[in-house]
Amino acid sequence: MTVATRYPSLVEAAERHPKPADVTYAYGTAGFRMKANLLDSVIFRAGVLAALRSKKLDGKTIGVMITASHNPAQDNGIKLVDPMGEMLEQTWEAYASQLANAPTIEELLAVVDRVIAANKIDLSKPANVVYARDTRPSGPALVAALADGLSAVQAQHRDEGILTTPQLHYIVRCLNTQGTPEAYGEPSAAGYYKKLADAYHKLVNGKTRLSPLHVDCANGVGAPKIREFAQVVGEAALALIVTNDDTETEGSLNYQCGADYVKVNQHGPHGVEMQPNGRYASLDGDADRLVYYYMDNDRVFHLLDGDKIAGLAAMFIKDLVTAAGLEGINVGTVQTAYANGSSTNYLTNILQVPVSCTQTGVKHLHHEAEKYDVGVYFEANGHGTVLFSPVVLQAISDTVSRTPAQALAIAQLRALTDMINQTVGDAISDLLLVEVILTHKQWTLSQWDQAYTDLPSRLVRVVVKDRNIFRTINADRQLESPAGMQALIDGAVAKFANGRSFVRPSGTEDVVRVYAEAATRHECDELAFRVAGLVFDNAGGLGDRPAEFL
Ligand code: 16G
Ligand code: MG
Repeated sequence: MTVATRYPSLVEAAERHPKPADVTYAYGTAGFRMKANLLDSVIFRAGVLAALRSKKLDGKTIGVMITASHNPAQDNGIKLVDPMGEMLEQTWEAYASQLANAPTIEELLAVVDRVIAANKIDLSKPANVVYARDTRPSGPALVAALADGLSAVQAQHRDEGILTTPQLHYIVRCLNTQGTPEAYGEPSAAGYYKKLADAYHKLVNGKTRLSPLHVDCANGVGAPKIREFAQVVGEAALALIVTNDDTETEGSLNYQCGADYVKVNQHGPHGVEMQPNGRYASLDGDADRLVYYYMDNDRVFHLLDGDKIAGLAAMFIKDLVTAAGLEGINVGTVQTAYANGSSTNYLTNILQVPVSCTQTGVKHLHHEAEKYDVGVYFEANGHGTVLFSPVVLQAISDTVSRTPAQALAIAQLRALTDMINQTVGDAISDLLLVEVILTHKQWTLSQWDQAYTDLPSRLVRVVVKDRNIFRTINADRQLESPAGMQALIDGAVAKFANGRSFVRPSGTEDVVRVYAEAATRHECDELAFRVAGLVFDNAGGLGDRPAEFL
């Protein structure tokens, strides 16, 4: 039976969401992401795909998140969430792109039938899908397109309204584990707040509270959600000052604020008057990234990015595992090539934890982190989490403690497994993790920052004719193509003390990214622009040659 005979209303519904003729879509590192006015057909079709994925998995609930994270307000995007709250399986990303690009309804139906055949999908199986969106003005119309797609193939679906991306991931996992030994929690925002708040209370119980934390919410969904959380956790336990919380003014989302802005520009967000020794953090537009920062007494800005968070978390958890007497449990970390060389050095040589390096993109880090008993993964941009394997969870519940100190460590580890979002990086959950550790240590941000000093680093974007000719190997650290390019990069790097540079095509923008670090700011910038120049000259650079020093 073809999909059209099974669901006669699908054709008519698809006609209401025609594909624009001259646009090519790609389900990239973070789903589909582009100008919102080009997304109607993509989102309708993603609804159909989500229903098929659910049928394929015996009616397990699939999640759909409508967001474009840290992109400007006029963009939007969509990504699918698999049953345990993880990113959509990679083979299905290709289906998503094929569906989105089918030029006509007939071809769309043909692609759907091919997906059904290739996966032996039984259309009589139920389909369950939940979805949510961030605060973008284009959200409601796109949600309507999604619902249209889901209804057209008779999926059961539920609108969870406005949520952060990690909250939706949480709810998906809760729904699919309810009533099983892996039950993850109450499938609602209220359940999420309660789970995190209870765990946080256990972890900071009896400790002196830190000074208030200013949280820049990028004028996005993090603002209302962290406020809701603050109500549940209570001011006595956690003092937050919420800033950049304007989700109403058009164009304010991510504009000169938010985690990405702060990380890229290495200064505080607009709308926040930084004071020496104040404590500051920024979320991104869908609240799955977090960075901290402060200003020292000389009013110099210092960033504590994902690498610093990874170092802090790995140190704390490693000590806790030792105190809990969990011999044989390995704590490992996962980074990408963007991790600052000093952080890798700190993890490897000071903390002495294993460090893996993967390609950029959350799903790569997540899967690598699953290989450790406790896997700490963070991208330098502030996206990350800590995964606890079933082996650790078992060890935590089986271990009989011999001393009160050991019992306390085990209780604290257990609370951490509840507080840290196990599905995906989560700015609210990560913020609690950092606050717990700083509370335990009674550290200022500057004390945390002492762990190591970042090497100066620099990112340069190069516009080229065709970025697809750039292919990386060795976890993005080297280029395999264009031929000969890597040798040129190596030649440039060799001239600099502590120099490191790599080039990769962006997965979210039509550019090639050049990263460089070196012993001094000047050398680092020089290396970055030398390599950017090599790319520009030898691989079809367009527009102005990247130049600052050369
Ligand atoms: C996306 C990825 C992020 C990655 C970034 C790289 C997810 C959920 N997000 O935002 O992990 O760091 O892309 O962007 O996977 P780029 O390819 O443009 O450099
Ligand atoms: Mg994000």
